[in-house]
Amino acid sequence: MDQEHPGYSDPEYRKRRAFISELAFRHKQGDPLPTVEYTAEEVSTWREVYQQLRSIYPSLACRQFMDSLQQLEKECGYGEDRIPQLREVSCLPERILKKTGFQLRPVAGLLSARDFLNSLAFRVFQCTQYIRHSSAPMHSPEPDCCHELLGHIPMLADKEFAQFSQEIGLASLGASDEDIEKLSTLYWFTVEFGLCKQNGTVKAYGAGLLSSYGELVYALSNEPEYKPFNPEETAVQPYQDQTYQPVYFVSESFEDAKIKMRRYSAAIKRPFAVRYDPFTCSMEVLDQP
Ligand code: HBI
Ligand code: FE
Repeated sequence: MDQEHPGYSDPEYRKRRAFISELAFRHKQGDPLPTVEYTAEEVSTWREVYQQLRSIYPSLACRQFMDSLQQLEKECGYGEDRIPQLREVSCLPERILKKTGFQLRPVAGLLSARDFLNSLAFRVFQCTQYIRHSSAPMHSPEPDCCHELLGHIPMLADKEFAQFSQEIGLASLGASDEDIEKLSTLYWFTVEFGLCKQNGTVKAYGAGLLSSYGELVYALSNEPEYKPFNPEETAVQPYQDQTYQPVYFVSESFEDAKIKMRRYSAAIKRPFAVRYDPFTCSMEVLDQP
């Protein structure tokens, strides 16, 4: 946590973060996902975030997001009164991620771009479980459970979007550091801050937008610049992680974005090729053909 973090000088918050991090560090593949008993203060932060965002989703979020959110509210315990558990969306029989086979793993915070992207190749999405500091409910400098549960989970339940996300992951396997940087930028402008056309209007599908009231409204106002999504161009666009983006990329559809990503990925030169061995559950490095 750096000095700018809203929880930096709150010892209670830091203790809580350390406790939740420990749950993630101790988790082993195959273990049930940890359940966090959220405190009344944490639930109250969630409520504020949920109420604010929920009121603007119908006019600004894409159709796929709204469909999933409605199902999550009906079947998976989503609502303003409690923070859903990761296992409710990813492990229980009524889990929404059954639709796409995405699995969740608990993480304590930011991973390297390579680790994070590589896991998408296996349809594994790494999720934080702590919540942002109560003094700044409308903004978090890092991913938190509001970002994962409201931004990412509903989208990961959509088939085309899940394929698109996995496509970025597959492209990252065995990629050079330079290409990882580009894929990370592509991820940023799509999965985090992407917009798409829908019935002649532009809607949001990026998780960074769908979990930030301020930027969601801004992104769909007439202030920022829009460019058509095109991997070659998007991959080298400088981005902002301190303030709102000056430019957003608009996809025609997830199908179209997926096809473009696939073409982009095929052109990446890899120093080595890898293959997943399901028997040893490990990656094998292959000789170049
Ligand atoms: N780690 N836990 C976590 N969550 C993210 O969203 C994330 C990350 N590490 C890197 C990262 N995102 C970005 O570099 C993406 O552009 C890949
Ligand atoms: Fe994210």
